[in-house]
Amino acid sequence: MKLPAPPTEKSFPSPLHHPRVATVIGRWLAAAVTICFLTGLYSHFLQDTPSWLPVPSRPANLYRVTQGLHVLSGIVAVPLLLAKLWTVYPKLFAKPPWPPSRQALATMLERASILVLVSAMALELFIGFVNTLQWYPWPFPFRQTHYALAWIIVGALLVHLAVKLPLIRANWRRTAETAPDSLPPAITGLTRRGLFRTVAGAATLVGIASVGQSAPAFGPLAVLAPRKPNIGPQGLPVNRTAGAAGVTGIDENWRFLIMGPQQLSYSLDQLRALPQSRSELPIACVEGWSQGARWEGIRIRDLLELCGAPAQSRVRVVSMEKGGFYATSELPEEFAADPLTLLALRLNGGELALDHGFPARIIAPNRPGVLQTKWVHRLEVIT
Ligand SMILES: Nc1nc2c(c(=O)[nH]1)N[C@H]1C(S)=C(S)[C@@H](COP(=O)(O)O)O[C@H]1N2
Ligand SMILES: [Mo]
Repeated sequence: MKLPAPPTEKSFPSPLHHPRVATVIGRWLAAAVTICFLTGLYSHFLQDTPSWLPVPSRPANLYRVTQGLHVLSGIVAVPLLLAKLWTVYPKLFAKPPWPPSRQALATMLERASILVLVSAMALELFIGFVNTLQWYPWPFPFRQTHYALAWIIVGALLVHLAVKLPLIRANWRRTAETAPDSLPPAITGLTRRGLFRTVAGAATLVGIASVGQSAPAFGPLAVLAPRKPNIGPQGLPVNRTAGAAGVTGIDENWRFLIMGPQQLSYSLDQLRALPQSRSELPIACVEGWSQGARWEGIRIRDLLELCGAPAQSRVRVVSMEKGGFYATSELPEEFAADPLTLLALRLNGGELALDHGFPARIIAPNRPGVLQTKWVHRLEVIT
């Protein structure tokens, strides 16, 4: 019995595999990737600020928007990437670059760069999505890995775009009307336009199903969002409960310490007796959900003044939580001096719930949720 010949690139004549389709879907994917990359860089630098980079504490809601966009564009990129891969998969059956020649070498290098691009991107989107589900099943540190992969993707993507530039140019504006003979005719079934609508529809659908975790208007539709922004004690979700963090509350000997030019020590009642301020600020979690809330407490700049430190001081925030990535954080000068930044004692009209950081937590504008340290018992002025 004779085996059928293996497929070649020519075995897939559908116009849905035409470079025009790859160009159109590629443009959408490129837009999602660009938004995701830039907002990701911003988030990374807020958490790991190089000394040369000034990060402003305003607009107060900026991080809520950028991180919402980061997770949204990442999720939307998934159906776009799948569609892009489907469009170009007949390339897998293209002639192997053989026998060896300069041309074959170039083809091999190009294919290797695409392998890097596709695998890095699939891994990046997968670990990012799993992270929004608060699942960290790997032994490597998530953020550093996610960040390194992002640069690998950008590098491989620039190579890919450079190689494909002539093809992209030729197909940028090409339509059946402007160049009827240059596109193979639709055979049966799905047309190109039908495919574009399907892919755009799928991307919109997953977007709408998840954007509600940071945009309250879409809350009820957010079936892909692991956390509803308004569900939790005091109308605010909890990422890590006091129980999970090993924090049990306080006894009557509890003291709040400020270590600056002067060392100060307060009981909870003494903290409550200090001048209180209000801030409307969101918790904007790196995992994509965010929710605004009303906070009351003592301005950090007032505490700095009380201990004789300049308002523009860097402050280390220390939690009662032992160990863990989030047990300490640092307030850069601008954040410590911002009048919205509080040592919060109250949330949405009531005393802080233990899961929200009782007796005291940090809340600052334009700051990733991971840095809004809960169960704070010490501030150290960094000199
Ligand atoms: N000490 C401490 N503070 C913490 C955390 C933590 O695990 N430990 N989690 C952070 C994260 S990831 C977020 S999103 C916010 C959530 O605050 P909430 O639980 O009050 O909504 O708290 C932050 N503060
Ligand atoms: Mo978070």
